[in-house]
Amino acid sequence: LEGPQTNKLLTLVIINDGARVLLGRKKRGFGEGYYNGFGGKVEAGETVWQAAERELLEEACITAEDMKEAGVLVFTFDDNPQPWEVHVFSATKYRGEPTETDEMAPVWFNHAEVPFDKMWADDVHWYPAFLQHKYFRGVFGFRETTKLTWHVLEEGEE
Ligand code: 6OG
Repeated sequence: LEGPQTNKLLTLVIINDGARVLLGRKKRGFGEGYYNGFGGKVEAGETVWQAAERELLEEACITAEDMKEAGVLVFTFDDNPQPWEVHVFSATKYRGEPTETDEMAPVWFNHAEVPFDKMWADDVHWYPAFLQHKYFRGVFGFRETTKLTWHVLEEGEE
């Protein structure tokens, strides 16, 4: 028997120094050339927080010092029965120096210059809440993996 259909859990960490965000340019594989925060799949035996810290260290070589939950995104796909649930975290302080890895090259962007044309299609919808420190919950429907067809977004208090 199959177990209950649960969401696949992922993490996304965005460093925000107040004027700029630190994103990674993906160097290989799916989404090559595109920008995103740092993150990945939550592994067995790991909490969402532990996964967020681990992926940030693996992909950007830094450790966040004041990580906070910023929001949660659920992605549904017409070509994948399992929704993805991405827990988004923010931090303003970190230890270490953002360093290019095999997977990602770190780049700072001013808040007004976030490259949405080279990011996942959902990002333009929730970054405004993220940058205003409002907790957000979004559900996004994708067709053929990357085409955004609908979404619902709720924003909370600052
Ligand atoms: P790996 O599967 O490579 O981790 N991610 C998304 N981020 C945004 N902004 N929009 C999406 O739209 C995303 N789908 C996945 C979660 C994938 C990384 O990419 C994020 C993870 O940080 C569908 O390990």
